[in-house]
Amino acid sequence: MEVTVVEREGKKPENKKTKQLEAFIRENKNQPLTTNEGVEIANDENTLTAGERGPTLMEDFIFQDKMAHFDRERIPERVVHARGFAAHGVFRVYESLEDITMAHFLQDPSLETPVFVRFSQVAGSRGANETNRDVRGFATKFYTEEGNFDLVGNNIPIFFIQDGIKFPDLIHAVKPEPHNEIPQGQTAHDTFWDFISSNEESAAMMMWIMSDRTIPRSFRTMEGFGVHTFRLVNKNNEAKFVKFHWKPVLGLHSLIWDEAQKLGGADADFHRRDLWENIEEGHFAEYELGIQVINEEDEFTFGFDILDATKLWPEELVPVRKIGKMTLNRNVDNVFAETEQVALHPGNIVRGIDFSNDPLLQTRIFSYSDTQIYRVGTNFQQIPINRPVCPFHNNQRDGAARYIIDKGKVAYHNNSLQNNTPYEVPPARGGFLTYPSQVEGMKVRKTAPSFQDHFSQARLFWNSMSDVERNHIYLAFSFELGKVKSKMVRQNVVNLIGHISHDLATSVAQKIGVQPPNVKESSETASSKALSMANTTFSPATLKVGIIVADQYDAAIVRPLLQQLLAAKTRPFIISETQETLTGTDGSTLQVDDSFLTGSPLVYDSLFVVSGRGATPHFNQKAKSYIIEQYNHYKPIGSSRSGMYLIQEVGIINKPGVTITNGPFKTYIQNVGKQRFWDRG
Ligand code: HDD
Repeated sequence: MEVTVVEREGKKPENKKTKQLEAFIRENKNQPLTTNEGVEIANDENTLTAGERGPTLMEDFIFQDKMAHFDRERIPERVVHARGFAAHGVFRVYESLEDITMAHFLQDPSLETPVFVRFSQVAGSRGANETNRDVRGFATKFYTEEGNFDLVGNNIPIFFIQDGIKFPDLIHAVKPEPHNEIPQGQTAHDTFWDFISSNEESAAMMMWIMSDRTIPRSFRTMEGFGVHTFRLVNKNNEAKFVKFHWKPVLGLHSLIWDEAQKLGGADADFHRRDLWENIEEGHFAEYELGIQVINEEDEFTFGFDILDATKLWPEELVPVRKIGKMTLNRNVDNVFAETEQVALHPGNIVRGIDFSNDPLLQTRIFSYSDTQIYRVGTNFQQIPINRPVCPFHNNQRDGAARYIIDKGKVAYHNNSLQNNTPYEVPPARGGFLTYPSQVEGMKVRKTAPSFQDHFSQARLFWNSMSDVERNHIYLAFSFELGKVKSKMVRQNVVNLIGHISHDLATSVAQKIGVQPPNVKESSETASSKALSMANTTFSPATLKVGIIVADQYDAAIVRPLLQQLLAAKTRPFIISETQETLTGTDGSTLQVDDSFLTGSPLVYDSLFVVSGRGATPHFNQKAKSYIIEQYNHYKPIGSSRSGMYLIQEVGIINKPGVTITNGPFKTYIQNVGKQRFWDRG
């Protein structure tokens, strides 16, 4: 199946944001080439020179116009989350949440709110490989009719540190080491692990990042979390504490480490390609929004402080209520104009939502707008992608690259010349009212005693893992720490792990040549089902199936196979030795999507082997290498009887998740949905 890019002109899903953006979109096709000042250009191949072989003349304004703009094309990349990819979509609430919030976009199930979501990785620079082990950003801008609300979250529900004053330290430790700028976008190096082992508050996050959560299969199969505790406030000015969750409809699925590392070479754009292609093909990415709610009077009834961003609220204690669905249904028109210039900011809240005193959140409220002014410019909020869809008026003026032309001589408040407009809006008529929460106490720089248990939830996470997940965490620690040159740092990390699981720390210690820990292990015995990826939804929908076919293939197999795979909403691709059209034994033809050379077994979720009478020795050799790679990554493999000789030759006949069938393909497709067969050993 060839990936067909849908011609989208004139077919954009209509909403207030798409309409607003339309006004700024420029179509260059069939237009004369001009300078930025509108002068038509007769020759764009040669500079203006004095004589045919002479020097370039300074008066060449056409060259200057082009080159000066080019010289300034880059803006600073984000100091973190530099590599990202985004899409447009819509959000709709399931039922009115009027009882707990007055947020306009959460009142009416018939109202569609435009959204823009940017996924990212924390440590890598803009060109980093996308399958590195890293936390992923999941940042959503809701263009509500009462202003923009940004939920700037990650795919992990907790964070490394409790107070944002340590954020620059954390990031300096995780970024490439400054003396040689190695390694790119990875945590497997000395300074990162030195930071972790010197900051016990990172213990729980350390466990999460060593799990498969940090090597997602797709942005479409990641959870998202607002991480912090926020407040929802209703029209009676009653508040509740809340945490936000995004749950992917396709379930939560990850790569395995060997696959993730190799994908870095096979397709460094693996995640953006996956999102882009699926949206183009109409497989829109869907996530349900959930909330956990704690009443104000229950703030102190949990064994952890709800203001501490290194703690989650176990779903067994505080269930997640699903309140709505987001659908990402449109790719951007221009990555720089939209994805790069979008300015997300946890300080962008709307009426009905408010902050808590979480010290990490409080510091973020400064950092994001500050960085946008540096990165994008003073008037960053006026750039099309950042504008709210509701009207906005104020007395702010001027600044570099001002887009809006404000009329009139009055730009101050109070004024009488303009009847005191733009006017203030009383809360009863929609003006934002900060929730009047009580604050008291001495000014201090101190960690609250309630923020000091760092190991119970780290242990809770470990207790909740399946055997496969535990093994992956063990291997991840062994890999990451194996790359740490300082033996002291390796020992310090093992000692930290010892507080969480003595067994885990001892096994890792054996792998990396340090002593087992001599510390007290956490006594936490609870576990939480929601933390294990083994308990997620499984479905074959949108999974990539590579069908290995040779010339003179059996069309009686391939035709129904393709039909049944498409009916199950998988994405089948024909793989062969070359990209030529193949001919079946019945004379039918088949277009090859990927040759063994241009493709890679790594990008497929499953393989089905058909082969054909025209299979050459080279075909057989390459097909076998594809099968072995898939098998080693625990992926389902199918074969018709015509392809069985290859399955036999690699010695995997009758192994778990290996199906031989000439159809119907129901069992094979069910296996595709299961995604991995861990019992291969
Ligand atoms: Fe942050 C970007 C998520 C803590 C300072 N952060 C950024 C992005 C995401 C997050 C998803 C990329 C947004 C985009 O796509 O443009 N950050 C988080 C989460 C955190 C967190 C979930 C903890 C719960 N961040 C955090 C702290 C600070 C920052 C404590 C500083 C006090 N983050 C930034 C930043 C960035 C950023 C420097 C870089 C680019 C940007 O803001 O727009 O301001």
